[in-house]
Amino acid sequence: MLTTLAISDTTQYFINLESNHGAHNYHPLPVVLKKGSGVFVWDVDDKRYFDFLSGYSAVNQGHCHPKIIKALVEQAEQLTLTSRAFHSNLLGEYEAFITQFFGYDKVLPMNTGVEAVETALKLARHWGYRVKGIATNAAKIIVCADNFHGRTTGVISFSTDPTATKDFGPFNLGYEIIPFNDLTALSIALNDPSVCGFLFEPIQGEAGVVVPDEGYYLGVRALCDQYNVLMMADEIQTGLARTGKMLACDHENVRPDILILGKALSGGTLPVSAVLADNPVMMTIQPGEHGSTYGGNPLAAAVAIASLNVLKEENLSAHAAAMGQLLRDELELLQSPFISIVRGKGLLNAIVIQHPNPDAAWELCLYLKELGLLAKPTHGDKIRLAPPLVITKEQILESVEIISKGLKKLAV
Ligand code: IF1
Repeated sequence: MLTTLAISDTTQYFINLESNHGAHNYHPLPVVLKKGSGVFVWDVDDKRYFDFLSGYSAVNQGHCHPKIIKALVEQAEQLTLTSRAFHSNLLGEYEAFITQFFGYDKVLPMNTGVEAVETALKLARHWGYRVKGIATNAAKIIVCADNFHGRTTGVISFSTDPTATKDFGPFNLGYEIIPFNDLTALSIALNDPSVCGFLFEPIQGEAGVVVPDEGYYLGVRALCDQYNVLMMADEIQTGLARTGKMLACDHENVRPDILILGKALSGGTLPVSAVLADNPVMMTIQPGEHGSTYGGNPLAAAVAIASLNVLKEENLSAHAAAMGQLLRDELELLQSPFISIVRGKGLLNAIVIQHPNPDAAWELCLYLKELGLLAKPTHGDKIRLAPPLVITKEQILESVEIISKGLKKLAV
């Protein structure tokens, strides 16, 4: 078994540049990309790969989708940023479009995913104090163990991952952690008048694509209603057709009180995130209480409209559902002794690797890279398989063939 496969001088050059001049806060696969189109990316040696990460689900529409790039370029030539000190002709149009698209009264536009999560937390607290009547500074938000909601000091305050938190304290107060997929624990936690919100990922991504039991979203909805607590769905990764529905909560026809979106809202072109809610929640925010320089900028607005239109026009939810089922079925058929579990929904999937070598998942990803497919291990033994949603049936079959070959190399 090889630990490192040969890499070209060109590739090494770019890797060294990053290593010498950039912070070492990531450990990427040794591949240097320079181009993308649809499900494919190309490296600096012009080798082509299937992209099975899709920028952590930001590139649902496929790399450099022509309609999204057109919207980006055309708007870039007109006006890119006004700040929220002034109005723009795109912001209102975008706000009307996205609120109608998802069926909420209002949207609050931000940039990165974690900013949208922070926004949702602030909104929930505002609602808790100003509507629910919680005593000043007593508001509590319930979250799940093994969550991933981003990396600000606020959000890591309720992370249970030691890598995310160690030596980054002190942390914020006001969070209680319960197990994911546990309605009994939720009902106990919500039975406290100072709770204003329950924040969760409909499918836990970083935890290794953990899908809750059927009925979980309905159960969460019912408990949040019962205890007058805001149901806050972080659909940054699960939303926008990734799991085979426009939103993962749509699998159970459940509507969260606060919907958090990011990633594919811009089809992988620039950071665009959004928080959607109805007036009783959103109108608790007054001018000056929250915002951001770039949030709601006209470039982002144009790109987000195009990105959502592509999801709908190309029927990517239904396509993701079908391709995901095919992918999981074909992976099961491999009957590989090195795969202990295939799991996921739509095109948000993971395999869990079982192998005497604890680095087997990383090695498999190196083999897959050699064979023309890019995927990244998480938590040692899990590999996320999440290609752009535009992947075709033939491309799924070709990819599974590559994965099969890679798995066989693990046996050597
Ligand atoms: C990194 C994971 C994916 C997210 C959910 C908020 C955010 C994310 C559910 C924050 C971000 C990313 C960020 C990336 C790794 C990645 C990830 F492995 F950590 F879990 F996608 F699966 N809520 N997820 O998944 O969004 O501020 O980054 O725009 O390296 O941090 P952001």
